Amino acid sequence: MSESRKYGPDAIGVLVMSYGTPESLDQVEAYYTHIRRGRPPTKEQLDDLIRRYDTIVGGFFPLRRNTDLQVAALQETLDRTYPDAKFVCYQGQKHASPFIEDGVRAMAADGITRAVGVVLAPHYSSMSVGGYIKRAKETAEEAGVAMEFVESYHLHPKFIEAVADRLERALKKFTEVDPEEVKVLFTAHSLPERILQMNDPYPEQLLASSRAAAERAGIENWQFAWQSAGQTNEPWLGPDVLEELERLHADEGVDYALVCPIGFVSDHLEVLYDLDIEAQALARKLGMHLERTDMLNTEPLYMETLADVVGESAKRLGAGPR
Ligand code: FEC
Repeated sequence: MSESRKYGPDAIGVLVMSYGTPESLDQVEAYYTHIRRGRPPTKEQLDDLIRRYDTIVGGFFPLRRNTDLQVAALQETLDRTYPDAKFVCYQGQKHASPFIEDGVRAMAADGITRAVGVVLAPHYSSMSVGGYIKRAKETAEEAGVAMEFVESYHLHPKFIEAVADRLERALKKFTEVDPEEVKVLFTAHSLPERILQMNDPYPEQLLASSRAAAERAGIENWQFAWQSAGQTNEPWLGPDVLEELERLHADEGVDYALVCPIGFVSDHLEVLYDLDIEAQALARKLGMHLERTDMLNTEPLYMETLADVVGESAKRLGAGPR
């Protein structure tokens, strides 16, 4: 082993991939341009995004810190779960540094030859997780790292249990009414409607995990809605959570709603702004009582879910836990 190579042949890299976030307001333009595949946003679009970040962050970007904490907690869970194996976590972000490619190259530079890739998003879409995997695969081939990937873990029993626990806890906040009267709205990031023609599993997986979590928490009064759709010319998956709240209130007399953003695992812009500020403002206007379930962040059951699926993938490499 050369001196610069940190690890021997037994080590298994774990590329933990996540969406990424700017680390300061002056990085928002580069970040937004990256999300738009190199097309800079208009001044109006940029100002709007800076305003949203400014509202939630006050100089502190929650997703950056939450991702660091999640990766550290996963490393600790892997070490504890598989004491005979040597897993080493690396970060790779979709839209910010360190990028996915940086993570793969860092593994190779440290002497890692086999690795597992996992995304901090439980549901597979060719436009989300599929894109992360494609980029990691291409760089891994160039760098000589053999990789296996976790595509989804949306029905893992520990993930479902963690979501169900949060649903039960949040329902207790509606002290003025029976829990059955609270409409539970599971949400996830919308995607362009054209994914339906591609037979993408994303909508089905989201419905399946919502159904499983609702069942486990004994909830019957629930439905699914999309959130945070992009401002483009093509149609996005609906119904949108804001429109659905208005409709439920007007047409069905719903006054109590609990949003469970099951498609996300961290506190970040799409939750802290789109739900806690935008949806709450709408609920106040309509006179509704709206709550949201807590995010998973470093929840041990979530970390154990990730450790489980990483361990399973490592077996496909002929490595890892026996
Ligand atoms: O807190 C933060 O700094 C980042 C929060 C954040 C997460 C996130 C997750 C997903 N997105 C998904 C799809 C799209 C598509 C577009 C798109 C655009 C944005 C913009 C921001 C943003 N997303 Fe995101 N997303 C987060 C943030 N996202 C900011 C740009 C401004 C805006 O639209 O609000 C449209 C791209 C385009 O214009 O071409 C599509 C999906 C997820 C969940 C899965 C995952 O985490 O990968 C899907 C967190």
